[in-house]
Amino acid sequence: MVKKLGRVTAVLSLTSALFIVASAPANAAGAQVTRGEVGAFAAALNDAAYAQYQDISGHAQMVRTADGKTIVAIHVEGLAPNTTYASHVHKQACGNGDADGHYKLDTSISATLASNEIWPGPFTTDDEGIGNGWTKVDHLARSEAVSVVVHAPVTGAKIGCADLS
Ligand SMILES: [Cu+2]
Repeated sequence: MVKKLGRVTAVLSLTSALFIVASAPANAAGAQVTRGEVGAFAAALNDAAYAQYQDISGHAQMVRTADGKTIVAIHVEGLAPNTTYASHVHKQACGNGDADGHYKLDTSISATLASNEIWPGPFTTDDEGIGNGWTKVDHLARSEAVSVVVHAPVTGAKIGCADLS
């Protein structure tokens, strides 16, 4: 009898877990989630020197937590193998001025400081040119944190972008 109760409890727990996953809205536990697909843009499309990046793909996600933090993760495929790429949250959509500049926590500081921005990179790709980056900052991203950009090594040219919505 005890054994049977244990099994019922286990089934109920599993059912609850499945319900939570299935019903998780963009607002799970007070968090706000935006995400989008990574595609080639800017230099990857307009500059022959970056043509190797025309087929990059992947996805990016931003979570604004209920306790005021921001977590950004990016997954990119089609990059060069074993190579390090910078990646930042930018303040315009990919199609608007090539995503413009970096989103800044404190907009009164114009210098490029990692501590004042949201950088899911740098990340380093594997043997197959697949890379994953993420970051967590103690700041709730404002509404203008709308895109994530991937930059080419050395030059910093913009080669990939994801619009978050
Ligand atoms: Cu950037």
